[in-house]
Amino acid sequence: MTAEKTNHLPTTKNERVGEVFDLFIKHMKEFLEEAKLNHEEYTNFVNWADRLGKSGELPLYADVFLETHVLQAMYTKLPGTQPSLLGPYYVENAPFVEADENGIIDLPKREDEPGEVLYFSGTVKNTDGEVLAGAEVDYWQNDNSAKYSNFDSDAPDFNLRGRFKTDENGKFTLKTIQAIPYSIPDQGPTGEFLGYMEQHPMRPAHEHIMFKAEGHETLITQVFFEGDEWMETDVAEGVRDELITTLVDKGDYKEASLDFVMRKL
Ligand code: MBD
Ligand code: FE
Repeated sequence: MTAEKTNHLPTTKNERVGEVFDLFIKHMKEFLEEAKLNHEEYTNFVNWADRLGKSGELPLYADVFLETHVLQAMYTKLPGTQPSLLGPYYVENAPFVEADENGIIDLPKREDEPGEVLYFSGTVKNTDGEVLAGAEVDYWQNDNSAKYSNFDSDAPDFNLRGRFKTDENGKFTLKTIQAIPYSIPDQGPTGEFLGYMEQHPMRPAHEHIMFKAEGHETLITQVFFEGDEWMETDVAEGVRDELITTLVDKGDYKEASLDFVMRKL
């Protein structure tokens, strides 16, 4: 063949890959013995994983069924706000939004964006109790049809996504709409897996927030709302007690808040 070669060898040695793979196999051996996996099950798994990859759902599957365990292994014992799932619907470079004269950040949304108006506020501090002014907040959520912009929603790109800064007191107040419970795609190989597990595809309503501040570890987390019917059975197991806030009904709108604590580097 004269075509340009597209194989990936030789790569340079990466000791971490070897170290992690050796550990993986060591624990895999114990797992295989305990699970008594047979060859037909192995073949079924490979065929399913092939369908998963070809469907484009691999990142979805990984974020729903694995990411929480990575985060818990890393962070459960550490101080500061617990991280939660980044998930498959983050988009970089969301538009920057400035606060208006009342200090309100109007999250990019359509005129007459369907949904209940929510004012969500937060304060960002660090593990020493210092207020973090000018921290960058990167925010995204689903819309009232339970879709994420830039993915499965009819809304314009970056609808209900935005970046902004905390004020001099480390605070922000966002005008948005109430996020609603979310069904992960369940018509492909991920749904096939859910069927075997008799697990529903729902996540409780949640907001996604990423915080960046100099000298601090980037914090990627989520906010949940007390009373959500899917809180205890979140398919992605992303809920942490300290990430649950209360919706306060103010008549025309709702209000909620949560404080966030970043870890110093
Ligand atoms: C989501 O909205 C989400 O946040 C995660 C972690 C997985 C699937 C869909
Ligand atoms: Fe999400």
